[in-house]
Amino acid sequence: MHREPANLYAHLSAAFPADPGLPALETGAGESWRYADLDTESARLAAFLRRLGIRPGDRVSVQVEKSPRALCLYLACLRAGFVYHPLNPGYTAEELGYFLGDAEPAIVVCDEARRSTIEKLAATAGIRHVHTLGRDGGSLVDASCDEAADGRVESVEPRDLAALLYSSGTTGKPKGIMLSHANLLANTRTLVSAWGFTERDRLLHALPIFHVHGLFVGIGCALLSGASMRWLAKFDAAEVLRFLPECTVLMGVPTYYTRLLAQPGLDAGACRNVRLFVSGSAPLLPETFAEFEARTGHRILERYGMTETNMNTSNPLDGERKAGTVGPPLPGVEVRVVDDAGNTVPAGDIGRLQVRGPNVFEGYWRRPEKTAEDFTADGFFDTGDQASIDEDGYVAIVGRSRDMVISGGLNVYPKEVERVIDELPGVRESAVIGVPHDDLGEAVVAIVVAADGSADEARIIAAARERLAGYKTPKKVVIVDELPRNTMAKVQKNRLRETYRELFRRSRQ
Ligand code: MLC
Ligand code: AMP
Repeated sequence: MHREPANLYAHLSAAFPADPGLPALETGAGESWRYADLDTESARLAAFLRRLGIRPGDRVSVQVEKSPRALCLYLACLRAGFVYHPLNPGYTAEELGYFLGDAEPAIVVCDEARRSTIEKLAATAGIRHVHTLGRDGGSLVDASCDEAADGRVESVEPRDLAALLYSSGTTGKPKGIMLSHANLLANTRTLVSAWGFTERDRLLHALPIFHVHGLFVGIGCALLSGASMRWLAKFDAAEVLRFLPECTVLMGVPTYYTRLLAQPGLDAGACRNVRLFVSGSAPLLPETFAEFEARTGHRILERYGMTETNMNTSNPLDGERKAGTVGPPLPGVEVRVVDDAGNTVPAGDIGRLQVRGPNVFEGYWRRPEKTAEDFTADGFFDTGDQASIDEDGYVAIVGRSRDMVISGGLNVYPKEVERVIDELPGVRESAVIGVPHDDLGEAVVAIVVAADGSADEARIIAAARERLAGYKTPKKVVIVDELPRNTMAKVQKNRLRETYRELFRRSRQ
């Protein structure tokens, strides 16, 4: 019986344009990569990594700046059956040490500037191979340039892992999220169809590629439809505006849209070829939606996803896009809202959002007990998001049952930040919260009780930054005499959020 290949790369390459000379992407500097180049370069990298002894199922940890070569490395991992493990280039050595220890990769690929730090960490973790990869090459490119670019694509099982991405938790350490070839293929196919992607599309790709949004949603939709991309190394509103007129789709987090709105040149003319603006990863304010429509004539399509599930719901391509909602479930995805007893609540009521479908991950890396905790007996995954579903089946995300901050589309777990601050000299205790912020949606703020007079804002921020990535480091620290507690002695974060909700607004006046 004929079985379709399970390897995601086999599907991507089958969808490449008939003419492999067509561009897959062009960078902001005008460097062009044809589909044939992606295929050849990823084949060479895969061949070299195999020769190093990397085997299917081995993790390949990658902490590099965004570049076309980094995309080729991702494709190389897919085609060879390696598990791609991307890391935010902003992680500190301490953060990296944890990820490498937990993922136990066979190789780490990093930027040249980080090589010596990573080599030390790799030695401690018993990782044999460290290579570099940058925009202009690196040891991985040098070593693989003579490899034969054979067309080999590893045969994998649908549930074999394609990628390992980490997300933190309210307690404990970050957990690896295991995504299979079948997860990614199912979701990418669904999105290509739901959002009407074709070879004629040109995606303005400005998202980072170490998260689901830029990596699987952006790259996935473009490559599985044979479209092309304008590939920007990072989001810069002026650059995005410069390239917008030649593009048909933009994907971004809400901060991208608020920053674009601050550009005087954003108008209908700049968007003349755009057919779709997608927003996700954090709530899009209805005001941003309305302002964007007034300025450009476009109703932003908001969708909802998470690393564990890829995309779950989406406002329709054709049909009503309701501001403040993330749309109905995507085809093949089931969603329900339940109360604390696990019973489905009536339309309009708020409860916990659960999802089931081929997009939902295979479980947490080496944590079967945590995986079991987060799935119901009938196979739904509990997202930890609070939501309601209206009469038309549109989902609205109204809150989170997890203590989590989303800053510029990046998740921050207060516990992780509190742990670092509490260890600083002069600090008795701290509570970390998210405070409304016009640019980032929410900004990380630490409310700190000093143990003596030595604690001050600048010192705490500088010391925390040494151990935490920049996006997790508090933007402000407020020193107080004590934290509000309830009768159970638990810190009342709701009261703190209320007290400080105008913190950034006030400070700008
Ligand atoms: C960077 N910094 C941030 C930050 N990003 N601080 C708070 N929140 C953020 N999101 C810090 C840096 O560490 C640095 O601090 C300083 O800000 C300036 O860095 P920068 O690189 O110049 O920042 P900027 O270009 O302004 O970046 C902001 C941003 C970027 C919003 C453009 O963060 C971004 O592209 N976010 C998208 C994230 C994303 O892809 N999310 C999808 C997750 S997937 P220092 O101290 O180092 O100087 C997901 C599932 C789903 O959630 O549904 O999609
Ligand atoms: P991550 O763990 O980085 O994958 O982030 C996933 C979380 O981002 C979800 O659980 C939601 O809380 C949030 N999220 C993603 N998309 C949206 C959206 N459109 N609106 C509100 N929250 C969102």
